[in-house]
Amino acid sequence: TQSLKDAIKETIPVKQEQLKRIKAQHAGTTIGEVKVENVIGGMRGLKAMLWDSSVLDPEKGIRFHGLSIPDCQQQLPAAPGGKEMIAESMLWLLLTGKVPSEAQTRTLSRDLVERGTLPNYVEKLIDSLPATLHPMTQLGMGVAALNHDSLFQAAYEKGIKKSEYWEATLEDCLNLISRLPALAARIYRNVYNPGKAMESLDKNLDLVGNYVRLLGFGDNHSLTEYLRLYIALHGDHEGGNASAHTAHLVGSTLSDPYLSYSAALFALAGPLHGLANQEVLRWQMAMQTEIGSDVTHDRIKEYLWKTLKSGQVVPGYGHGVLRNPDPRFIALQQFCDSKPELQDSPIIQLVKKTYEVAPGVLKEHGKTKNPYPNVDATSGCVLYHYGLTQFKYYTVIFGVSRALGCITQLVWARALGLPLERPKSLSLDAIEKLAKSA
Ligand code: NMX
Ligand code: MLT
Repeated sequence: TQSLKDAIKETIPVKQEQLKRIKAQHAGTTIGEVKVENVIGGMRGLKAMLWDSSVLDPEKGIRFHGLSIPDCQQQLPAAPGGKEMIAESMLWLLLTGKVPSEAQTRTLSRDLVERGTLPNYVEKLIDSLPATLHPMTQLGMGVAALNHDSLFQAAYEKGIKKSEYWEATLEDCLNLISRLPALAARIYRNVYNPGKAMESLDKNLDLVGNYVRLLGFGDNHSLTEYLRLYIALHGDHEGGNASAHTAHLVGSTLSDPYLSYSAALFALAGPLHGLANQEVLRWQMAMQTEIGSDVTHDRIKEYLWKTLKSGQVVPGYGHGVLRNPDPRFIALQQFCDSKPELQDSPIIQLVKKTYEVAPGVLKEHGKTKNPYPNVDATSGCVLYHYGLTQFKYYTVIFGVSRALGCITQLVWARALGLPLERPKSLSLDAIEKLAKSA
């Protein structure tokens, strides 16, 4: 069977040819306009980035190389004994544009686990940090420190040719993904279970199977399957989201994948982006405490209005691009619906009931362009049910996942020889002058 590297190698000339054709035939073609609102409004809607692995449709949601979430659930190989797609099969799809075979998926799992031991100096660094330091800060620091062993950086110093950049980048990327479970689990152990012995990697398990084991949840099959789905689903969300965009920008300076992804993690750590899943749980728990056992639609509405009137956002609702319920939210809800023990969970019931009324309240409030839930509206609450109750850790799990998309793009940016990203900025005076003369 074809290896991952060969599958990428086979596609590189095809994509390079396509890029060359686009440049030759359309470099000067206008495909959109720039309005003042784009420049002062967080670049919302501006078509300004190349990102090949996934595209986000405002109505239908994410497509990974054209495949919807249900397509992926049907076509991407699961782990032995599991049903959910796994990180490795999603990574293969993102990197190559093709659905991997079962054998290719297993080989990739084995390759990753063999690379997955954390270097001793990173263990020491993480162990030296105070348990009060946010787990996301620790994750970003650990990932940045892994650049000590960057093959890309070493090869660049030796003066490799531009056409060879992608190979060293791919090696770094696979090493990075493979080490994330050990790094993320060590942070969890240090912060929440200090002194507890950690399991070692099991060569027969997939990336997420090992992550769950290292976290100390043993072989909890239901949690492992949930996290397999979660991590595959959160892997990529086109290029403009804050973490992916950051990885791309930093990578465009030829900074290595570890530094690029570490920067992305610090973007993910903001409450308007990945940290929202921590915030959702905090908010739903506060709602539960206030409402008590009388969980009616009217009481939830009251709580929603209280949040909005106090000037806060409703976490887990709204989106920069989506204008419908997030299909990732739907997929996670369907996972819950398929498990009787999850249907009975009070926190999962509360998420469901909130979803029944929140879009109506947000529409009446009239500010958000998208009154529907995003993926964060449910993801953390399911973890809570499984006993992973430490909210501050939730974005770390998102961070283990988002590497799939960010590193895919780093490999392709090198294979396509994409340039340094450097958009034009304008001062307020310049915007006004340009607008008046337009
Ligand atoms: N609750 C209350 N107000 C909201 C919400 C919400 N959930 N979403 C947007 N608004 C407000 C927003 O603050 C803005 O107000 P103002 O004009 O006073 O600045 C107005 O509605 C228009 O915002 P939009 O254009 O609809 O949203 P935008 O594209 O700027 O921002 C989010 C998108 C996701 C940042 C925003 O919807 C939000 O803050 N949601 C809550 C936090 C969240 O769930 N983030 C997770 C996103 C997914 N992820 O994983 O990254
Ligand atoms: C994401 O997964 O990155 C979020 O939904 C935010 C986004 O796409 O802008």
